[in-house]
Amino acid sequence: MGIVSPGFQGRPRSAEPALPPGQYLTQDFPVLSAGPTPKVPLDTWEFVITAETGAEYRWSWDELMALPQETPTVDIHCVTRWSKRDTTWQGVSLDTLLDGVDTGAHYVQAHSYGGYTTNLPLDDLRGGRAWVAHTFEGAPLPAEHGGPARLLVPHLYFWKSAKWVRGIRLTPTDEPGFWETAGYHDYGDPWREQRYQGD
Ligand SMILES: Nc1nc2c(c(=O)[nH]1)N[C@H]1C(S)=C(S)[C@@H](COP(=O)(O)O)O[C@H]1N2
Ligand SMILES: [Mo]
Repeated sequence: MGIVSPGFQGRPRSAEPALPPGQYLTQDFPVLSAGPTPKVPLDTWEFVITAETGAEYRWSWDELMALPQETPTVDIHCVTRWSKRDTTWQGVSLDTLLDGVDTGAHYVQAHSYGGYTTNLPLDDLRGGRAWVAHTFEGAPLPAEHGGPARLLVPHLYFWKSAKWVRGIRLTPTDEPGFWETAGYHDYGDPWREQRYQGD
């Protein structure tokens, strides 16, 4: 046995990847909702992509479940500074849903049952980085966390992950949503700490 630094215990630092700046880890799953939790029966649930031409692409619940499913394990980061590691979801990739959608638009506005909206660049929904998620840790996504289904876009602050998602509108220009209109950043990259407009 050679020299052991006093106080060195457990895993080396490099085994614990950094969190985005200004974030702390939580083991809980806090609920953050701007309004009441909508009740959305599965038999009337639908997800709609509306192109800038007005063309609509619709999926019922059964049609969504019949698409190829993915099970991403991701870290999530809320702008209120909590982060949660290794959350496991099941859902359909936006790559799958956007496949065959004819568009020249560069932005989307996601909209939810209950009226919430949030904006993202269309490219951020592509490349295996965004899902319509319906299952959390192996169980149906609880209503307070966005069930029946929510957007999951973990590389951006979690307000971009619209709960009770109903659809996305493809828009030629960037149209701020609920929190963005209230002063939150248009893009919301946690690694660049883009919390508020001007960050
Ligand atoms: N429809 C809807 N989606 C929403 C919100 C909301 O108020 N309504 N809050 C956002 C915010 S600020 C965060 S941090 C996450 C919280 O998700 P959770 O309640 O599952 O933790 O949902 C986001 N999606
Ligand atoms: Mo949030």
